This record gives sequence, C-alpha cells and structure tokens, in this order.
Amino acid sequence: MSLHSKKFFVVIVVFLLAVNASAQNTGDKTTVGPLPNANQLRWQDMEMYAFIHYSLNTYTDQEWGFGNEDPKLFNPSQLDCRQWARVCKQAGMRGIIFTAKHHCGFCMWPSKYTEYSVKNSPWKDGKGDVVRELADACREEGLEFAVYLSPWDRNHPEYGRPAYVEYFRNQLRELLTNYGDIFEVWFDGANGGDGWYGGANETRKIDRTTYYEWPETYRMIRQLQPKCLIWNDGSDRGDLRWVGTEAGNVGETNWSLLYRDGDVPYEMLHYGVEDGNVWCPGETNTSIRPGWFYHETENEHVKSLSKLMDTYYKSVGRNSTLLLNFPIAPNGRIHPTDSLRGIAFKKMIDEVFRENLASPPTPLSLERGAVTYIVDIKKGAAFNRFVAEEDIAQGQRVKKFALEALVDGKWQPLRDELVENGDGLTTIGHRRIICFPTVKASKLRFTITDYKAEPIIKKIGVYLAPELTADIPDSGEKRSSGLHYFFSTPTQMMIDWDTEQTFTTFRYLPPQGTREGLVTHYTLWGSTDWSHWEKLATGEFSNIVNNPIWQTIKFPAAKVRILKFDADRLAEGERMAFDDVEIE
Ligand code: FUL
Repeated sequence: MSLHSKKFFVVIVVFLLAVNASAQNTGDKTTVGPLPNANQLRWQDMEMYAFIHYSLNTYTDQEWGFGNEDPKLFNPSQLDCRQWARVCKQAGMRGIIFTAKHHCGFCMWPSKYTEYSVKNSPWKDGKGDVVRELADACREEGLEFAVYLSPWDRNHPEYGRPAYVEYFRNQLRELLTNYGDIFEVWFDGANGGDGWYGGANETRKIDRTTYYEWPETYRMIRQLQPKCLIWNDGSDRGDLRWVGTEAGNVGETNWSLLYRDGDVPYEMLHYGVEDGNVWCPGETNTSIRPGWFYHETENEHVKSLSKLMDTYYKSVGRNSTLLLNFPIAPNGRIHPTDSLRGIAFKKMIDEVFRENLASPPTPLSLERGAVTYIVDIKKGAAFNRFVAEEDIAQGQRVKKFALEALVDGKWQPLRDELVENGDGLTTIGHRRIICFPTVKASKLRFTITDYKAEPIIKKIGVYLAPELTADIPDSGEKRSSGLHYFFSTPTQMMIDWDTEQTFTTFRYLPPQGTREGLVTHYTLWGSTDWSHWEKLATGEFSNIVNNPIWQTIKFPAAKVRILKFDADRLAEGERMAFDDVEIE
C-alpha cells in the first residue's frame, strides 16, 4: 500500500450535532413512512461484523459442496476459534456470523438430527463442536454471535419434500437454544437444483416462496430469540435485506424501506424503495477474497486496503452495514494475509475519521423549503470526506442534498466521486459518507433540498483521508491471454495451438454485470487430432451468478493441441459469453 502525503493526515473527532429541524415545519412534507424497531436500530449501530465460511469445501477446494463429500475430510490440525475472534475484533468487527451448515449439508455442530456432521469426522475424535467453540470465543472477546444456516441442503434425502422442512426447523431450534444469544440468522436463498440428496443424485427445484413455510419458522425464531434479526433473501420479508450483489456495494440512493409483499427485484434490493411500507434495511455482504471459502490460489488476491476502504464507503457510508467474510484455511485458522489486511483496514478507518475539521455549524436556515447548514472549516483546512447522519429512530427523511465548498470567496459544488453518473447526493439514513477530491476551503454548505418530512440530522463531520492507491490488483483484473479461439456452436468454444501443449488449468472469467451467457455448468475436452476427444473435466461453477469472479478448472496434466469448452448450462440466454479465459 502506498500512502501519499502523510502531512495531509488531518483527521479529527466526530462531534455530535443534534439539530432538530422539526421546528421548521414547512407544513407540506410530513410523511415519514415506517420506522425501525429496537433490534434494527441496535443492528445498524454494529456497522461492521464478520462472516466466517468454513466447511468441507475448505478441504475440497470448492465453493459449493455437492453433498456427498466425506466427513472424514474434516480434520484441522490447528483449529482455533479464539484466533478467528481475535482477528475479527482487531479488524473492527462487532460480531461473527458462522456457516453452521452450508449448501453441502455438513453440520459444524453435532446435530442430533443427522449423521452428516463433525461428529463423524476425525477432528477431536468426533467429540468437537465448532459452533460451540466459536460462540464461546466470541463471548470472550466481547463479540456478538450469529449463524448462517443454508435452507438448501444437497445432502439430505428428503430435500424438496415436507419432511426436510421439519428437519431444517429442528436444526435451527438446536442452534437457537443451545448457543446463547444469536444476533442474526442468515437464510441463504441460493438453490442450484442438483445435489446428492442421500444418493438420489438428481435435480430438485423448490418454490422458495412457499416450500420452507417461513411464517412458522419466523414464529419459532421470535419466540426463542426475540432479539435475533432475520436475514432472508427474497421470499417472506425478514428484518434485513440482501443488497443484490456480493461485490460489496449498495446503491448511492439507499432507502431502508421495501414493500411488504411481492417480489424483490435487483433494483429494490440495491436501492430500497422510497415509498416502501416496511422497514427492511440493506446489509452489504462481501468476502475479503474473491471466493467465500478458502482457496490457496487466492492467497495473492486478498483485497487491497484501498479496495476495502472503497467497500466501506459504499456500504457503511451508504446507510448499510458491512458483513465482511474471512474464510478459514485448511489448518483451521484465518490466513495471515487476511488477518493483517483486516487489521490494517480498521486502522485506516480510525485514521480517516480521527479528527473532525468542522466547527459546529451555524443554526440551520430554511429558505424556499431547503434546510441549509453552514459549516466552518477549522483553520480553513484541506478535506475530502463529508459525513452526515440522520436520527433514523425517527425515520429516513432526506431525499436529496447539495454540498458546496467556499473556495476563494466562491461556492463550488462537490460531488460524490464514487458514483459514475450524477452527483450522488441522494438519501442519508444512518450514515452517509461522501468522498470528493481534496479541497481547501473556509466553509462548507450542506443544503437538504428535498425531504419526506422535516430532516433530523444527528451528526455532521468533515475529514481529510490520506490518498490511497490500489496496492494489489483486483481479483477481477483482466489478464488477456491472446488465445486463438472460435465458437463452433453458440455454446461451444474451441481453442487451438499449432503444436501440442501440456496443460493442467483452465480459467474462465464470466461476463461482468450481466447474467446473459454466463456459464454455470461445463465440460472441458482436449484433443491432439480434432477427432479423438478426451474429457478433461466436467462440473459446475458454483455461485458464479452472485459472485462472477474468475473460475478455475484443474485437471490432470494433459497434452493437447485443441481444447473444447462446452457450456452445458447458461444462467440466461442461448450464447456463451466470457470476459477472458486463461490456460496454463
Ligand atoms: C451465497 C452462497 O451461495 C455462497 O456460497 C455464500 O455462502 C454467500 C454468502 O451466499 O448466496
């Protein structure tokens, strides 16, 4: 990481500004809309908490297990939940959500309802319980604890039938009864269809709006853990919503509201709904590495500090929380690169927001329906961050605002440099952070130009963040391979070389920003003469739709002149698409 201009490190304490504009009732804008409940308010103050992905996938180098992986693979030599909790705490995380059961169905606790769990692994002679160890470690470190329980279960023979729903609920009851307070339950909406399902080896699709009978499950959760928040993707409204991407950003316009009923398309997930009738704020989830589970090949791709800061501004700085994933390595610990990066991330946040350069603003003025704050900048200093917070206990009210800096006696507009179109100055909510190029000014003018009801601004802050340059290339970086390829059919790519080559790896970078043509299932063939084809690999690119990162296919060393890549299934459309491929 390169930090430029340390001398510009002027960072000050946030000061509290409780300015209630309700005295300035304009009379015509009084529809606040729904309000958060006490659990949602408490949750929003957590700001950042960790995800931990750990399961049999860690030992099979997969993102989604099929459900038939051998429990004997689970035998970490140095499993240390205290190390996870310490790292997360130092990385500024206020709690941990743990994958108690991922899609493969393997339980990280000795559930009495299945044999597919740690109790049939060699780890601690089958007497271990990772959920217990982590819950205890969190409490010791003063962190909150929560569980991810995948509704989709590729191991269970009854998946897709009513008996499974009862099984799922029984497991949830175990987790909610035996491990102390749980702050959140995370019900992943993914369902790729196929799985082992007790040996049936088939595709089972369910109707996710009805199959799981969520109302009944929600009742049980409310009864067993009244403070627990429900995260649910799509179907029955929980307390929190997904933000429609795993890339680590929510919309710059971000309402904490949704409609109580109906489908929730991407636009609603990402931006919320201005006139929604239920409070359902967005939680931004992303991983510190490209994948959710640990893969050695990603050790060089742990997100850079600048990328993590960008993620922070685009989540916590946009009225959301940040759920940042730390995968566990096969030895049972968080990899040192990830832990150091996580800790550096927290240090940088503290540095940026150490000193508030704003003197208390003059009392607000109200002109033609706009609420204006004039902020004196201490010593006319340089700054590049603006922070505003609404008192969301009284609803989310601000629709649009403007920012200007007084430079040499002239007001100059400031815009959010993290948005591509417009000035990005829409909605505030719990916290809004606006990033702009460094400016030296004596005053800042913050004008709320449109609002649903009288704005109640709790805090205003002005800061100078050190400039960061991308220190580590992004994992999505394009590495053009200059291959000679062509399509023999819309779903078949051929790549040829003049002479025989030995390969062991094929990498596919899916098209970014679209599902059209994205390959979810593939078969890879090799040939030396165009007529005899050897199957090199076949399988699925799990989670590629939500997380369209580079996908790696490894196969035993093969001598080939031609490679044939068949798209057996596409997420959407009829024609395979790609941003890049690589062969090694
Ligand atoms: C996705 C899952 O399919 C991934 O494996 C991961 O658990 C992520 C957090 O949610 O939908």
